[in-house]
Amino acid sequence: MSIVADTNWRALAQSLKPRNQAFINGQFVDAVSAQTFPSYNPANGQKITDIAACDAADVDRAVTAARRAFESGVWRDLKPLERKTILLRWVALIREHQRELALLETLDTGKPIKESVNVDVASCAAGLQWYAECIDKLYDEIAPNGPSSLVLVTREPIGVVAAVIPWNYPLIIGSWKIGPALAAGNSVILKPAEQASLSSLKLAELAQQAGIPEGVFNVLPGLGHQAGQAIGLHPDIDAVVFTGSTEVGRKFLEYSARSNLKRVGLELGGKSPHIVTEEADLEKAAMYVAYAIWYNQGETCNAGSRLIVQRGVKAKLLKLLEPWAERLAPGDPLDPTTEMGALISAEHCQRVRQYIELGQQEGAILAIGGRQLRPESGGWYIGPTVLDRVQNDMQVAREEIFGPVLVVIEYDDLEEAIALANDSEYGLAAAVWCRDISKAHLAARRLRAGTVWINAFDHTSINAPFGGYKQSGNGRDKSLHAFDKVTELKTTWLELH
Ligand code: TAP
Repeated sequence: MSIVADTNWRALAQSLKPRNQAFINGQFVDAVSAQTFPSYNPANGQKITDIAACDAADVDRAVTAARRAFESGVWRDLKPLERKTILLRWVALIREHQRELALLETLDTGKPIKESVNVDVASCAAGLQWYAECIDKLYDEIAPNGPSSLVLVTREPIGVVAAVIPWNYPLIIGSWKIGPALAAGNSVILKPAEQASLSSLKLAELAQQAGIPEGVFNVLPGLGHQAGQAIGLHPDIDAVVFTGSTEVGRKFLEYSARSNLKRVGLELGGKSPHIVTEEADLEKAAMYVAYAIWYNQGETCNAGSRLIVQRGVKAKLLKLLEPWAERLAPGDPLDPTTEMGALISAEHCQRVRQYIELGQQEGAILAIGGRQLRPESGGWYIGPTVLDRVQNDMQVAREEIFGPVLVVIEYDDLEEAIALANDSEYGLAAAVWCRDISKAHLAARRLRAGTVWINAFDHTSINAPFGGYKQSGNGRDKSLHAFDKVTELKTTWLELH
């Protein structure tokens, strides 16, 4: 049976009662100020609920609880098998509640229900499972230091970790942060984005059921300049693991400098180049180019938003993109066949439209789409869009649009393509399409990006690191490397003679 096709999502949405309070010290509570903020469904513009607006007082409460739990050893001192068992129970509950979690994610973000079930909830569970499984399989080190000493290098949890995440993939990005932090034995405070807090609050409920001790996992919904800033400035948080815009990432570095020099891990924006050479399998490349920019409405940090295509194949490639643009036309996110949903908010939709207009003012040609669609729904939809004849110095080629807008830049030889690809303040991901594998590989080596795909895009797995060069951030999420952000290395030196 297919959960996506066989569930009556609209009926389920009617009966859904989303959690809207903060989760602090094992309890769902209102904000100290009793303030709330509204959460809207991007598919129809209607309010879903009012959510507790946490501020500095709530952050303080959560940090106190998290610190107390950490110092008590109730989590970090569990035997590895015990901690793993609790996390795996949580994973099982996430899978058991996949319908509700997926529905919350779709109602909150506007993404298609098909993707929420098959990608977002599935990846969240798989990611947390992977880190739970690491707990009793990771060994520490002994430094090779000769016969007269024993030099132990052990990993210890850093303490209280705050995860601040964006609205585009709350469950997935949340799991990348929470997984390694909890597996390592830390206490965690999760601050979801104001537009998409509901799935994080459901995760809290399931964490409680799984038996994660009180204070070890807390969820603080709230506004960035209140809850987010208070987290950044709090003197008793040891590390912030952040995903979001480069602008806010920069703020977290400032907060750290102004407070306790807490460690700050940053996964930031991107303007990922997709290089297509004359030696590419164009049919295949077209499909990947389409999904690279139009999947999740283009609201993806590593979206392949700059198509850098060799002049001789550009016309053919653009022709091949047309049927994909038709196929990915936006629809109701709760319809199981919908492949593209709604943009997160009216403001964001307006911002994307302004970029489409700006591109044309800068001299680009609107080749596909560009219009706001489904106005009768009350929601915020823009279809697959292509801006052709873009120059890499135009604003639409340099700034992250974070919507379904592909900009097309032509090149003549691969050297030029690599230079164009690297000419960006971002360096999150890139791709090269070329059947000459040596040539593709040589190009990949020279691309300054955290992930480079050859003849693919967005293939991903929890065991491969993900993160950016340059202003796309520092450190890596996913894989064992993610532990570096949330652990300390301790050297213990025993002199044997
Ligand atoms: P941001 O506006 O940067 O928000 C991210 C988080 O920071 C949210 O929880 C937000 O809270 C909070 N925040 C906002 N202003 C703050 C402030 N002054 N102080 C402290 N915290 C603050 O990003 P977004 O709009 O949610 O997401 C889009 C961005 O995220 C894009 O640039 C995208 O590229 C990036 N992104 C990167 C990646 C990776 S892995 N590199 C993945 C996904 C997204 P509020 O929601 O309440 O404002």
